[in-house]
Amino acid sequence: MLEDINNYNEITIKYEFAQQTLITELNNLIKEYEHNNKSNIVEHIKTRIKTKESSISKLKRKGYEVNSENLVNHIHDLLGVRIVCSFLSDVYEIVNLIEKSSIFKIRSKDDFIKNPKKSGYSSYHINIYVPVVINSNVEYVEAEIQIRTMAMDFWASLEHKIKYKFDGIIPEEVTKEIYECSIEVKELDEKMFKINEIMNKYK
Ligand code: 0O2
Repeated sequence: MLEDINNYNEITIKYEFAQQTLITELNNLIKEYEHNNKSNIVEHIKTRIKTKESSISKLKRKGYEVNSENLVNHIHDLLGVRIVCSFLSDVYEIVNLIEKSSIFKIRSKDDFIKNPKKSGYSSYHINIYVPVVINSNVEYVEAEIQIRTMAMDFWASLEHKIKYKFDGIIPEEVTKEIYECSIEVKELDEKMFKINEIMNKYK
């Protein structure tokens, strides 16, 4: 059987519309917060539509047959946004802003900062529905927002490069070393957060 999704571009058009709404609303929420609180909470924002190749390999990894129905129903991060912040507290400020948005509908929340994954991965994930108007009808498109600090982003990017999509068996010593790095990253984030709190008292 040929494992392909021939109408991938047709499916993702909706996600491209949703991407624009999502980024505009996020920028508005963040700008308003930063204006009211006179502080910058976001280092950078990245967004992407998952490539066809990456979606197909994720469907296979999750044990689903490769077809457009499974793509829409089981790939929850076809549209993804990553918000990278300075401090731990900023992550939760952003979560609050997203929850208060009148545009997004929240589908699920996963706090991998309080409960990191076995790998050591930590980030806050919010899956939302973004409204798009198609042929005068409002449809809701799913998106995943990952919110993390710069330190978590540094760890996740390098871990991803080293092992996340590695096909073979990862040597145990590598898994252990990477996990230990995640503990150091966590400690660093907590230290930086405390330093920032002290500085805020002097302001
Ligand atoms: P890529 O290439 O980054 O897009 P579920 O929502 O439970 O049905 P899913 O989508 O696997 O299943 O959920 P989850 O756990 O929210 O993971 C989604 C994304 O989080 C991943 O997307 C990664 O971006 C990131 N992630 C999760 N676990 C790890 C990890 O251990 N290390 C790193 N570096 N990133 C992780 P993709 O499509 O798997 O990868």
